[in-house]
Amino acid sequence: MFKQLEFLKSAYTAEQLDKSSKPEIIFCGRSNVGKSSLINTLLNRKKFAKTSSTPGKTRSINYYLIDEKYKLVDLPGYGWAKTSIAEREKWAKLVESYLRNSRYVELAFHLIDSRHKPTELDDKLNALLKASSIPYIIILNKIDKLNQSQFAQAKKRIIEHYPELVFGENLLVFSSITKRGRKELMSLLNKMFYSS
Ligand SMILES: Nc1nc2c(ncn2[C@@H]2O[C@H](COP(=O)(O)OP(=O)(O)OP(=O)(O)O)[C@@H](O)[C@H]2O)c(=O)[nH]1
Ligand SMILES: [Mg+2]
Repeated sequence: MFKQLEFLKSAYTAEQLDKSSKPEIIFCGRSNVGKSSLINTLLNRKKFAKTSSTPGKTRSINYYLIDEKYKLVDLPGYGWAKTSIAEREKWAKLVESYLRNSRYVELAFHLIDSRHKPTELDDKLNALLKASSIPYIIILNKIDKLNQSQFAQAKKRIIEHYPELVFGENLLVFSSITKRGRKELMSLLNKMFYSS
């Protein structure tokens, strides 16, 4: 597992989307929520997927080919207030076009910051995943920032917001600092791509 990691390409426009027919696992969510960090933590690499303390770092759809079997896809974060409206619209259009034409997407991880309640943009993304019939798992991220009672509260809040969520099934938790949740993601990918 994770023996061969290869950066495939970045797509800045709908025309540049990768057309190779390998299954895709996508990571989406608000800017700065920790998508690229999660990919690095998962793969045990420091700087494979680009991260930054400046939100809006990932400006393209980035494809990583894993073990020549499947792709991890890092989507640009949406909702960063400081980018221009034109730029934000460009990203939104790219992500929407990608999701709507997602022939190879098998699963989406939608990351949400465990400290905050889901925003309108999260609802929009959730609706888009449902409309595109993409199976999704919500990941409450950065849980290293919470104490026990805040953690319990965050879990309760997200399930109230998205009642379809079942903790341990389509609701997982993660921290790139403590690596909590990494084992669960590994076992999921293991079942999907390495079990035969
Ligand atoms: N405490 C904590 N910080 C994290 C965690 N994951 C990411 N961060 C920090 O959050 C910031 C953003 O992380 P990125 O991985 O670049 O976020 P992103 O979702 O890829 O952001 P965009 O590319 O802008 O969409 C960085 O400063 C990370 O160090 C986590 O699990 N815990
Ligand atoms: Mg990123």
